[in-house]
Amino acid sequence: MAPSVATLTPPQDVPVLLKQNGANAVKTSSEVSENYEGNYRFAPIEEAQVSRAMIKRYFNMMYERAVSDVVIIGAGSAGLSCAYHLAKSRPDLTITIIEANVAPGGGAWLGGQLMTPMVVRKPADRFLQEIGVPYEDEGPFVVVKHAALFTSTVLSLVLAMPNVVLMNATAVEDLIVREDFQGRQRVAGVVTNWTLVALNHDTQSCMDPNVITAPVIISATGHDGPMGAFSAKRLVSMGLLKELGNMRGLDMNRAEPAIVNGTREVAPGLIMTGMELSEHDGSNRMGPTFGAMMASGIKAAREAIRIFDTASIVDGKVVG
Ligand code: 48N
Repeated sequence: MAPSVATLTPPQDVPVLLKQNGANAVKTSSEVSENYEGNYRFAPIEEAQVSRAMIKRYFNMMYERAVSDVVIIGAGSAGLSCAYHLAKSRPDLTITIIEANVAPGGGAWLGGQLMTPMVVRKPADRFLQEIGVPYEDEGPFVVVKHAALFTSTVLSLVLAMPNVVLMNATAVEDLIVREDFQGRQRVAGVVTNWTLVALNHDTQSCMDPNVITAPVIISATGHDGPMGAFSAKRLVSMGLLKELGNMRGLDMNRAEPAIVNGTREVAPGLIMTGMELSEHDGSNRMGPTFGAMMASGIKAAREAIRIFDTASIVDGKVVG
């Protein structure tokens, strides 16, 4: 049996943690050296320091964001464009993004049929200019040389914003709905679980979820994948929407303006954006052109700002 940690004599470069005046003064016995000739040396570390660095930050963030101003479900092109515009326009709002995949970005890492260039129809190229993504101008549309150049740029800008947190590998598996001051059923938060748990409720007995409340929820769950159109489908199953509109066939010229112009608060407290809206409304799909996702995300952000500018919100609840 391995000896207990207490009896292990630390190897030479393990830091000796000295407590001085309550602070941990780390006395290291090794030099840090960025040497690429075979003598690269890191500052030494205790494994527990790594664990505690993550735990302290992640669970503090979860504690703080148990009540958020805005929850965005889905970090695809619509959700990220929305988060960028909202966080930039309203740095006073706490914005919490919940993304089921380990990797945020949704379908925007590629163009169509796994090809890498991303087509964006004007005037959505203005968003690319705003976030500094270069492109080739083809007249009525522009082409970003690799979709990941757009997605990684908008993702990095969003993550750098102080009022935004992203919980990826985390799924929204239900909505919080309660009666509001007008007696209407209002979406007032999300029910979350680790995605791997959410996908395995059939294999284990009940693994209860967590909750995040917020006066505004923005659903950008797309139309594809294991959880596509999540909120639209949940609105139907909870009786807040009579039936799904079901996405229509591909028509680029009809689909893109329909998604942007249709972006709205589809139920009290719930704004819907991006391709999820095609399932909710029954609008056409546009295929591998992404300008509508960006513009719909921006419109969703403006809809959220409208709510914050017009409603009276006390302790995270809409009261007037
Ligand atoms: O990229 P998507 O799927 O969705 P959008 O609306 O941001 O962009 C859609 C776009 O990629 C297209 O589909 C293009 C334009 N094609 C159109 C066409 O005609 O084919 O991103 C949605 C994100 C994904 O990352 C999902 O993992 C995530 O939402 N998600 C969720 N995250 C948390 N909880 C959930 N329940 C959930 N459901 C989906």
